[in-house]
Amino acid sequence: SGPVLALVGATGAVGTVMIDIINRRESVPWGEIRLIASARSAGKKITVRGDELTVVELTPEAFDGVDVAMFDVPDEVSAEWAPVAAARGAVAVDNSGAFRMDPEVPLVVPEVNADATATRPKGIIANPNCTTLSMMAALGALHREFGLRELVVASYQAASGGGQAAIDRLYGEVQALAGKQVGLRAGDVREALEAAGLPVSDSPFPAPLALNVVPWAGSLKDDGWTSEELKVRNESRKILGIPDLKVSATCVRVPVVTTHSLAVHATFEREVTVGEAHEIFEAQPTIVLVDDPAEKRFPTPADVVGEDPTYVGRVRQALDFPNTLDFFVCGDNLRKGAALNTYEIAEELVGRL
Ligand code: 11C
Repeated sequence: SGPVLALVGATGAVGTVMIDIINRRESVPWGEIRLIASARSAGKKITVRGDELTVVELTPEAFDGVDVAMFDVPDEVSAEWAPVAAARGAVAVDNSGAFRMDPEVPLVVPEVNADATATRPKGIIANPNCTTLSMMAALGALHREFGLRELVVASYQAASGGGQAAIDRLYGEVQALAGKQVGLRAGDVREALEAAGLPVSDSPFPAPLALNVVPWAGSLKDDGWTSEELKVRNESRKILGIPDLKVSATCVRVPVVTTHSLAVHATFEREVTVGEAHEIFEAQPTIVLVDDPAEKRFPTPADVVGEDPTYVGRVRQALDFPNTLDFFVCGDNLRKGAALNTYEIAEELVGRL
């Protein structure tokens, strides 16, 4: 016996990582795990903790008896179906952007604001955007001690934030450019991709990603900001409980398959030394500190991908900005950035159903 957990979107990119996370847990509190997906994937068999489960079709009845329903599906699917799950008595934990800024929906990172799961008037809890999430464990820990006041970040986002098509595009570009002496003249990377049958007009990215960086993620919003940059601002404020937090973000896509990185410039109410910050990071079970500049030891996405914790390094006291730290974080955008945090919220709910 035990509560019933449903996973909606079981066969998608994040859903697949979710099943891996569930399979690797030492123990789970669930009496039953139910896999739900679109009609196209219904009937598929997936092994979860040694049991072969059959994926069932997304219908209202699929939520009968479910206590917690995790959603790893596009915004419009969550917008329609999370309320259906809630109406059938489940708590919906939603990884899409559909409900994050709804004042009646808590936006949760368990190591920062687990108690927010207790109040859920709509029966829905939202999981943050992976870019915001990648720095929340570190910022939450510092904020508790020193009071965060201002946040300036630049992201270095992996292709997989854009889904499987974006991963395939990056691999395709890398393959098309392999061995070519390009990147020496403006436009030659675009031309080489076009010659290989990969025009940028067909790409999920608005410029070549291989051998390049692309200062764009999400869609265009007012005054030149992207949706991703505004999510970083709005979601950071909500998770940390600082409605007037000053935030400025520039979101950039880099030719990395999985694991988002951020350069963080954070200003606090009082002075924070590197030693104090190190102590705080080292005390957090979900943070790994890799910060030895003399040995050139710092986190990089290639060394962090597939890992659950947030990795932090390059911690410095800003020379010209009082009470300000600069540091670099890396977090697997499909694990803590998506599936893992959603699953941690689901487990957090077990004692609060
Ligand atoms: C990206 N962070 O890297 C985005 C993907 O709001 O859940 C996740 C979008 C979201 O492209």
